Amino acid sequence: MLFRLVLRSCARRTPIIHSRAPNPIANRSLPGVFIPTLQFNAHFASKGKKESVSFGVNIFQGRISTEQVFPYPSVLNSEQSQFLKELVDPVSKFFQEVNNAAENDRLEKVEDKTMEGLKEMGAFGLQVPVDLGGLGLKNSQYARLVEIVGHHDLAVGITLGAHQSIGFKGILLFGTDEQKKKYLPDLASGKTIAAFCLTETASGSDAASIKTTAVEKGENYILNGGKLWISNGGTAEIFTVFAKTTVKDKHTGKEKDKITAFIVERKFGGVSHGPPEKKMGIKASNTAEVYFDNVKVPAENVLGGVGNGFKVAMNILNNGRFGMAAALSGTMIAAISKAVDHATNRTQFGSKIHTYGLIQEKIATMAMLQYVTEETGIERVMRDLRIFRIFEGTNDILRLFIALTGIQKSGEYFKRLQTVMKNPFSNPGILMEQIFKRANRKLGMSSGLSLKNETHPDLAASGDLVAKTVEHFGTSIEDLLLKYRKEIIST
Ligand code: MYA
Repeated sequence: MLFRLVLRSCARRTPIIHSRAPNPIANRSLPGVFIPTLQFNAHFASKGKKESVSFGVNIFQGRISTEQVFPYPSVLNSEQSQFLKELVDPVSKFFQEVNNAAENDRLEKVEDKTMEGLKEMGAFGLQVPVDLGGLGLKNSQYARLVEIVGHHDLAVGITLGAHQSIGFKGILLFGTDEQKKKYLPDLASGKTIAAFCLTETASGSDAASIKTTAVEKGENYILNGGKLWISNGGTAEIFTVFAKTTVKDKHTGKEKDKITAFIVERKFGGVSHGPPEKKMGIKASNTAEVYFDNVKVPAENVLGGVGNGFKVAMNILNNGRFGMAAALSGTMIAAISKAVDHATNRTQFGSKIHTYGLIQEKIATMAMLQYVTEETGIERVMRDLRIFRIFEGTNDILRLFIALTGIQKSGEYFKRLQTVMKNPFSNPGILMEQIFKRANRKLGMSSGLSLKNETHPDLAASGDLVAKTVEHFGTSIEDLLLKYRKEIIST
């Protein structure tokens, strides 16, 4: 209710305005050496090709792009910041006064009064547009609220997150107007709960290898298969389900299996679930197997187009992953504040223990495991935290994903370079950049990459270190690409 009241007063919000002025020295040329980069960028700009300004993408090419990191990005306008401020207090208060994390953990279920309160506040539709019954929050606003949830109770976070971060996110991202109007209002109010059904017994990280099938029959698809480790699997009424469908290639006419996403309602019939899994942590969230036995899914419930399911799944996960980081940042804040509270109140050998270097070091390095006992109240947090190394893609997969995405960009650059080598006049900029780079490297000279004009003089040494590391990183990627070419994927 509180969310909704605040919402009414802020119903008309203006689009995000970036308060940052364009950074005049981003991608700047450095004396003598970096001019080719500028020419290269200008060349592609003139051809309508957009150069990425992402700091992460650029370091794979040994470049520093500061546009998105200096100054610290401020993405909310004053109205959006104000709206967020008005939400933060009621949400914090709710988690302090109504939600009881220990009791949820003991019951292995989120207490009914908490669920009802969250629904009242609008917490089940944080990013659903206002006209469809949600709060219409921007990512930054959502992250701040999720941080509060993670501060207090990760099991509640997963109940909410499995619903909106992945459960119905596909409808928000890829749904037709009809699908959005039909499903989102009830999902946003929490009247219906959603779940995301991708993982199967033999298909976890290798998401493309699923076995669940959907066979076209008249106006419907007949869905058969089983999914496991489904958060909200036992409580959801609406499922985003990924299944193999036979698709005819437009050009060759050949048939092949491709993944398609479907919106499936429990009430279609043939949908059932296993018992709640017994877990080490996040016990109050529901996890269950979900089975589909000859479920008749209307063709209009295909989500994002037949055969496009893999990309639908990846985009849902890409879109939601920052929520996990936000929730865990809240958990860290809570764990640290508990540790600090203890250290500043406990007296031993006549002094508060926070005055001892050893204790200060422990807190500074977040050695929280030292405090894992039920006295401190963070034993549950430790159990709850374990699963986050696996959720929404294992950490190994996520590291791989970052590396492959970055290397892909460098690979594209080298492809362009190969074309230019055949016809040097087609793009002299890119060629010059390479010649300068290689000549400098041969002579043992630095490329001139620097953060001198971006950082405070006190941080000059660290800035130099970052620049050197980025240069070394870019060179290593280049060498690896030249050595392994396409085979780099499997090395
Ligand atoms: S849900 C289940 C989690 N499962 C996974 O995350 C699966 C992990 N696997 C993968 O991500 C993929 O299979 C990998 C792809 C990365 C290994 N974005 O041949 P490919 C394109 C866009 O490389 P693979 C859970 O945990 C690619 O370009 N596109 O595929 C519950 C190519 O396209 P094209 C992508 O070898 C959590 C095509 O796909 C991406 O399989 C519950 C094939 O690529 C991508 N990422 O490798 C938690 N990847 O053919 C609740 C690939 O055109 C939330 N492609 O070149 C908690 C929230 C927090 C709390 C909130 C509180 C409110």
